[in-house]
Amino acid sequence: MRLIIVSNRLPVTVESNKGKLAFKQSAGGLVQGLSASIETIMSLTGSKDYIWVGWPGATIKKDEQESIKNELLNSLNAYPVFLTEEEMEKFYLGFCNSTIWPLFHNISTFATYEESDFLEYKNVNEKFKKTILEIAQEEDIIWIHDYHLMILPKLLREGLPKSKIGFFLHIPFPSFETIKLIPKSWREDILSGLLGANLVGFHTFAYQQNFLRSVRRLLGLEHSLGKIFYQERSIKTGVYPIGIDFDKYNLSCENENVSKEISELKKSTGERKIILSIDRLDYSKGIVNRLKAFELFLEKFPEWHEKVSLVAVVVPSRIGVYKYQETKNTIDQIIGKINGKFGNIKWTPIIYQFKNLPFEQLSAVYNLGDAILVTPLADGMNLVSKEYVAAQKDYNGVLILSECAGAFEEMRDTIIVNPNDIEEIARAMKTALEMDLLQKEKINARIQNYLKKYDIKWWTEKFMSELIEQEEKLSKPKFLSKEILKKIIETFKTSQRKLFVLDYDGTLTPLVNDPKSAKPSKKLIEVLSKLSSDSSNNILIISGRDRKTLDNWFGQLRINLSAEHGVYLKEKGKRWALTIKLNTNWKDDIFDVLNLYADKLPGSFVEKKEYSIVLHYRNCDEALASSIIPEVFDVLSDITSNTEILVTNISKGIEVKSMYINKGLPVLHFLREPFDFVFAAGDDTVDEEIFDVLPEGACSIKVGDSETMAKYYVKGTDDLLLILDEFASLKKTFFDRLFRR
Ligand code: GDG
Repeated sequence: MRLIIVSNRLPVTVESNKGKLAFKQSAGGLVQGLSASIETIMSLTGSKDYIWVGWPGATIKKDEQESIKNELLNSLNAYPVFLTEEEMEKFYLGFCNSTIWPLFHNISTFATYEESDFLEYKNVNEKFKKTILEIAQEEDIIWIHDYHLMILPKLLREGLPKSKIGFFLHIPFPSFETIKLIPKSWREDILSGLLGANLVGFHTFAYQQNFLRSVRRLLGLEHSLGKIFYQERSIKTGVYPIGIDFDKYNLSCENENVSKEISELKKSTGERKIILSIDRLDYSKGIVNRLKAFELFLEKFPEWHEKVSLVAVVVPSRIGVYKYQETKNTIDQIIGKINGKFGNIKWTPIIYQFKNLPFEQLSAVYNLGDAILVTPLADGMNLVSKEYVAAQKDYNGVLILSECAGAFEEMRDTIIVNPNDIEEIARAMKTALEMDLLQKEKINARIQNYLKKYDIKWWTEKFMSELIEQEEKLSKPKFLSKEILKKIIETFKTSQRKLFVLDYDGTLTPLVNDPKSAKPSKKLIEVLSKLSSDSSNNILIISGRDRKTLDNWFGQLRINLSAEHGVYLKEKGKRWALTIKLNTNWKDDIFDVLNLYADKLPGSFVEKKEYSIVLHYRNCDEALASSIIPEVFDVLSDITSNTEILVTNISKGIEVKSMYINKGLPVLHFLREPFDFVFAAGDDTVDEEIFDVLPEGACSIKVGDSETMAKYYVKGTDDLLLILDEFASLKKTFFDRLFRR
């Protein structure tokens, strides 16, 4: 078994130097994070080997590709996906960074929507698939990273149906409203693409919820505890906030080269306080606002002139995208303006570096900074903020953090600012510079403990173990074969007290368009009456129907009835009684909401029962229903949260009822008495409540073969009726009777 890591960029970049090709480590949060934990992942998954698949950072000529491939594979465990410049242009600069990046960072006004960019995105995802299939085997574990490859899980699933495929999104997942801005077929490709994975991971609960909501609203798929059921598979979603290699940063001041860098830097900064600003060049990082805030800080607090400098490191990135060039120009201009306005021969307010610093220098800067401004407008996580706090061995630095970074969720006890509130950021700088050591110690010690526990190892182990454990197979029932039925009948014959628990619609009678017309057939009444004529057979029909309907249809039989999904129970020979006391003061409000939707959906209607309300849409136009129903479900789930009301999808309907209503209640009432044969049948998701309370040896049957807790399934209501008829027609032999006595 092998571990295959897939990301847009390989951890190494191929560079051509005077005609000779060389390999250089790539920069970036993802590469940093993953490289540190390869060993951990391998030992956890039991993988003997690993391969990293991705673009090698440069366009490689056709005649060089084979040799580069071999060298990368043999010496660096890397397997390249070769892309042409045109492909990179439309895929990387186009769809990835001019459509997805701004949208997913909630800066939708920067997004462009070019059909040809999206087609290239699909094409490149296909290329990744092809390349991976050259090396992957079914038992390999595949971990795909980030927004460049969101269609890849689905594409790979087609080629490797049984492989474990994990996907992690490093950037935010935006709200459903933002996803809706993406043209329909593109967003469907993206959402269903991600669902090709077994596990889809996010940094925060908010991103996970946004994803689940988009899947509900745009694909009409529900989830249960974050698991989505799609195309006969179960896909888990989870939250795994990425951590850092804590010791690497915490112990960096003990590193000789870092100490040297620190002394060098101290020579030039002297007694001056240092505020840091370190990011990739990106408009989402909020660099421009931060600079404006520094300007305001100098205006408002002149006592700090000459006593503080802002060290601004901007790492070049995506220069080919217009918005990035524009951001770079704005940054250059503002820095020039501030330095001109406030600076003098002795003091440069902003020390600006547009480059990627080597690790030693970066660590030295982290060590030296009295405060750092991490103020993105949106950021999946933000590792710089974590690395900076980890590097404060003496607890001396202060993190000023945007509430719009994923890292905010974990470090709220530091100074928090809104990235658009220039005034607040300016004040935060003063607070940070004047904070006493005790206060700094308290904050940094708490955060450092946290970062130590939830480090990069924790992240990879958590994601990987959940990927390995994730069982995508649904628990499918077995087909009820003749042989199995024979055995069940044998048990039936030798049993003395027997209980039959039966759902009605879809189980004893086929589902029909008009629920009122689903009267029991003559044959059904005949079978039930025959079965109940033997007093050792106890029949309990549990239906969603009301009492009156059940009385009309079955009142003449000697059987037990339960109406409204278990709310009422009428034992044979007795009167109707409530199984539970319920509150109904929510019904009018929900009824109004459902009616509003029913009026927009021709053919649908609202059924108001005593303890529940159902919106039926069996007779509606399918396309219209598939656009409206997910919204109804979403809205109802939202307005009923924190109440005892439960919203559930039933067959072609949405049911709203108290969560205390449960079809298992009347079953449990009967099971207080001993039975040596228990038989139950149902077809709908609510019937799982019956299967859930059955004793170990019970025979449970689902009508239809979808996922269920039932042991067996039959294809249709006719088959079930035949089985019941079989039970009803069994003539007791002389020996049976003798045995019973
Ligand atoms: C994406 C998401 C998410 C920075 N400057 C230098 C340098 N760096 C290193 C830092 C850090 C990494 O780059 C930047 O990581 P971030 O998390 O801050 O940002 P993105 O690159 O945008 O990363 C982000 C991340 O993925 C992980 O999931 O947190 O939200 O956007 O490790 O140390 N490294 C060196 N010199 C520099 O000048 N050597």
